[in-house]
Amino acid sequence: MIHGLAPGLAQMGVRRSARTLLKLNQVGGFDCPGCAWPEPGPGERHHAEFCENGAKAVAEEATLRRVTPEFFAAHPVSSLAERSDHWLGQQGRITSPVVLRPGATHYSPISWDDAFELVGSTLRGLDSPDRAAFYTSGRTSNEAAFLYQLFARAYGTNNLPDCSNMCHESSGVALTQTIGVGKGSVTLDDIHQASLLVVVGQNPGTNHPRMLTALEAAKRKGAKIIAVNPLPEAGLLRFRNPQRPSGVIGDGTPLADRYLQIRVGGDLALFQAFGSLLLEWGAVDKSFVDDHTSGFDEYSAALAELDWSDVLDATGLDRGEIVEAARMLASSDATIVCWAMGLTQRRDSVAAIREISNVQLLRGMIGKPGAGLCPVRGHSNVQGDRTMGVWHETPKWMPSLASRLGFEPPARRGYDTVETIRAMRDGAVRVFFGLGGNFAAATPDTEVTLAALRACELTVHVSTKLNRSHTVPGRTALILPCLGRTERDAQRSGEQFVTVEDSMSAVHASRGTLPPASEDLLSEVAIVSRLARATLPSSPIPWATYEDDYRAVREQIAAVVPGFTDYEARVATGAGFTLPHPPRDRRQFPTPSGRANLVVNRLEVTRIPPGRLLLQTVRSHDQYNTTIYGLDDRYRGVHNGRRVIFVNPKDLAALGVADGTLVDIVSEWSDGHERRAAGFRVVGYPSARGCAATYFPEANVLVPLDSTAEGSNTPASKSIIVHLEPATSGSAATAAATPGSTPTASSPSAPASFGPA
Ligand SMILES: Nc1nc2c(c(=O)[nH]1)N[C@H]1C(S)=C(S)[C@@H](COP(=O)(O)OP(=O)(O)OC[C@H]3O[C@@H](n4cnc5c(=O)[nH]c(N)nc54)[C@H](O)[C@@H]3O)O[C@H]1N2
Ligand SMILES: Nc1nc2c(c(=O)[nH]1)N[C@H]1C(S)=C(S)[C@@H](COP(=O)(O)OP(=O)(O)OC[C@H]3O[C@@H](n4cnc5c(=O)[nH]c(N)nc54)[C@H](O)[C@@H]3O)O[C@H]1N2
Ligand SMILES: [Mo]
Repeated sequence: MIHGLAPGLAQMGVRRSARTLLKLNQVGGFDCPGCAWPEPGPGERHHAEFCENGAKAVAEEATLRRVTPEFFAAHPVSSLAERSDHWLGQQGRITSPVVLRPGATHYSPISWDDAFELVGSTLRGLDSPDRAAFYTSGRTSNEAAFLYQLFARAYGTNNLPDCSNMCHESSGVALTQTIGVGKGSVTLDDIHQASLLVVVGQNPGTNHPRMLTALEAAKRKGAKIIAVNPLPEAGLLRFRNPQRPSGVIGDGTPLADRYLQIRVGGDLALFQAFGSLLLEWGAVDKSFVDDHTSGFDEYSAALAELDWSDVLDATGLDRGEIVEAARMLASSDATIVCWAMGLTQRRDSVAAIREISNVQLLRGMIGKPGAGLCPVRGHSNVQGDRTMGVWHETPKWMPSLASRLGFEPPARRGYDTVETIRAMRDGAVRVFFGLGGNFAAATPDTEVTLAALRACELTVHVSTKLNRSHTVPGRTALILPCLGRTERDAQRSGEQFVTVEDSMSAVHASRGTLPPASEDLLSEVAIVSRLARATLPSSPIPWATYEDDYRAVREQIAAVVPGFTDYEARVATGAGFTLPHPPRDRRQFPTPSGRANLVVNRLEVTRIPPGRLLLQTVRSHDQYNTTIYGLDDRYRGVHNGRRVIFVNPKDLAALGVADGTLVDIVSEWSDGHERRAAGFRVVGYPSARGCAATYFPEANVLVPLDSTAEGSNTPASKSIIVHLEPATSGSAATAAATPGSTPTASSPSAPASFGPA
């Protein structure tokens, strides 16, 4: 039995678990709320097309535990604020809307009508629509996302920050500049057909487990895999298919044929080195470069000047390793580069991704089978939400939507996530509305963010479960509980389904099958529709029709969003459809010049001052972003605790810190303000030299709000300069008194050897 079923059985009941899990990612069932990795075609799906962590995500939503009005009566907000994220999430599904009135100590029940009237009248009372911000997390369906952005714009603002701003924004910005489309250019078939897969800055064993199945299939057909990562992550470096009953990741053979243990932030240098070697060897697809790209001369001139000592400093690799990997690129006729958060959350992220694109363009690895660029998205519909117009800028199709529906779209560019925090801090945004997610915990500079939320006049969270954000109320706060994706959604016209888009632009239906967690829940579509009616009573937009029948929403989407012609027919039956992607489909590049751009990027080596470490924040195997399933990280050998910092044993020796010591982590930033995360246990771990790792969201307090990626404004939560201090006595005492704060680390499974298989 796979590990994932254990929590399911505990929280969902045995028959219900089996029934629910068999519907996961099947035609006619619901889309896994876990990650955005695509499902195989209908004929090729396994009976159980889910993974351990998908099972956990479902169990988390399908839990039988409930957070009722009695629960809120028994727990003042002040005591909820002291609970851990894990505890909050474990309390179960929220059953009815609640409000925290000014000065009140407890949330208390409120009717849906009164709740919408409260939000509507507050929004109508603001002196400008730009005083409100509408956040979205990437689990929201296409239908809800489309209505939500329509509402925000009809109300008058582009303030639509989303989780993408903290996630793959850097990928979207970079790819729009290089290939003209901010989305990946491969399909699942391409992965299966590749002869070389380069997996950069990603931990699929934990975060996209079904990707390992695809990598394994490619490998069986002879593909080679290169992993580029400061941490020797379990799924890539040791693998057995966790979907097979007997298999757990343990001592199987490594999936990766070559492992480049890069220093945090070394990727831009690495891909420049690859580019320069490919040029030197003449391993360039000349006809592709001539026919489809611009910028080759500048690019090759810049790389002729590449300083190899900078490359070696930035990457921490030796030249031989880089040359060997470059030879694999040079001899592959079908290469895919995949990446995730290890690339997107640093100052030079956009440039580093452009550099990946440069190498793929040089080799003509786009728009042909088995080749391409593959940013692996996180949330199951984060890509779809953007397609639906959830964006702080203005989608191209907005004028057409506005003229169809008779509203004036706002002209001012909206706030992204970081700008929203600043605006709340400075009083420029007074109302925060969150459609899903956990803004308080997911965002950087925790203390600043919490104060910013508390400064709001009104905070509203549409949520399935309790989380940190509910404990940081504005002067008035609302929690609006909604249906989850696993649940049946019945509206006036009958049972509804919603649609989602995966990481490879495939759109398909998702239909919940479980009875709702409470009779008092509304769907996200219904919530947005009623919010709109309460706020814009004379709006000509047919909000009630949308709520009654989601086909009316899809009809509207089909009319304005490119690629959605015949939407209803194409999702109502079977597997759905894949959105057009001109570079992938026809080697057409919708850039201003009509060509893909090779871009020159400046290499800046991050030099870590003596006595300091470069800290990145990662996910454990037992969490979904800010939702903490449990306190273990099995693949990294950590048990019963999350307040750990992984440091290379040689760095520990150099710093004079013993393995197991309790420390405070202090980050250093130019504003001179001290940011401290107190009470972390040091774990000697084979991370790249100078590079430490700890878990998100506990470490978000260390990420300065102003430390973001150039061009995408994504918080740089993967490169924080820190030093360690002996734990302050207070933090040591708290640590001793808090359950789960004395983590144990069994000797982490350092893979014995790497290299060509
Ligand atoms: N079970 C589960 N599944 C999830 C999630 C979850 O929390 N739990 N979250 C979902 C979401 S929203 C997302 S965005 C994805 C995230 O999926 P991932 O990107 O895999 O998530 P992280 O844990 O942030 O891992 C980042 C990886 O990048 C590496 N890395 C860090 N810095 C660098 C660097 O400078 N260079 C290189 N080459 N590598 C680096 C880290 O060592 C780590 O392996 O997963 C999605 N799926
Ligand atoms: N330091 C650091 N910070 C990071 C990251 C990092 O790697 N390091 N990663 C960033 C990334 S990639 C991301 S995507 C963000 C994630 O940011 P968010 O998307 O804001 O956070 P989540 O933890 O995914 O949100 C979990 C909450 O969503 C609600 N929820 C779950 N299902 C549903 C649903 O169906 N409907 C509704 N309405 N609500 C639901 C539940 O109440 C749950 O508590 O965090 C970012 N923050
Ligand atoms: Mo994400």
